Amino acid sequence: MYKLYGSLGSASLAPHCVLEASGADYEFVPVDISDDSERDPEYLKLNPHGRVPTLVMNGEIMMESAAISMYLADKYPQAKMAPGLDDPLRWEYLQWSTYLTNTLQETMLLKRYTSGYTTDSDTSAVSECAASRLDHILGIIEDGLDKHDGPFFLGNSLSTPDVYLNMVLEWDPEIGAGARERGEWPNIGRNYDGLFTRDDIARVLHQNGYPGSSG
Ligand SMILES: N[C@@H](CCC(=O)N[C@@H](CS)C(=O)NCC(=O)O)C(=O)O
Repeated sequence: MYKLYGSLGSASLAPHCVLEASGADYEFVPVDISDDSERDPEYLKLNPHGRVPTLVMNGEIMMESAAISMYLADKYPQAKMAPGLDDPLRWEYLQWSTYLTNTLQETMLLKRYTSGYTTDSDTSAVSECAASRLDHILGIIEDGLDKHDGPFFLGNSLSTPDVYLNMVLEWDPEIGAGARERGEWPNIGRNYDGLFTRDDIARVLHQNGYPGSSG
C-alpha cells in the first residue's frame, strides 16, 4: 500500500496519475501547503522542505515528483506511462522528464515564490526574469512537441512528462488555461487535450480540479 502525500492541483498530480493507472493500492493523503499555514511537524519528518509530494512505501520515504513518477511508471509497466529500457524513445522520455523538472518547474517556482529568490522586498525583477525565461522554455517545448506525429512528447503514447508538463503549467492560470484560450502554444494545447483521451488520467485530472479537454 502506497501513501501519496499531496495537495490537489500541486506537484503531486503526476505521481497521482501514475498510481491510478498502475492499479496498485494507494491512499492520497492531503497536506495543507497554503502560504499562511504552519507546516505540520509530523509532515516535516517525511519531507524536510514541507513540500509535496512525498511517497511512503514499505517504510521508505521518497520525494521529488518527477522521480516518483518515473519510478512508479517503470515499476508498473501496465500503467503504460513510460517506454521500456530498450525502447528507442527511452532517451527522449528521460530528456523531457528531466528538462521539465529542472528547467520548467524550477522557473515556474521562481515566478510563484519570488520572495524566496531575493532579499529585496520588491520582487518584481525576479518576476520579470522568470516570465522571460518561461517564454523561452515554452518555445523549446512547443518545438519539441513537433518532432513526432501525435500530441505527446513520444508521439501517440502518453507518458509521465505529458502529465508533468500540464501539471506545472496549470499553476499559473495565465500560462495554462489562459494560453490555451489565446491559442498561444498550439502543440502544448493539443498535449493538454490528449491527456483526457485516457479515462484513468482524466479521472485524476478532474479530481484535481481540471475542467477537461478544450476541444
Ligand atoms: N522539486 C519538488 C518541488 C515540489 C514543490 O515545490 N511543491 C509545491 C507545491 S506545487 C509545495 O509543496 N509548495 C509549498 C511550499 O513550498 O511550502 C518536486 O517536484 O517534488
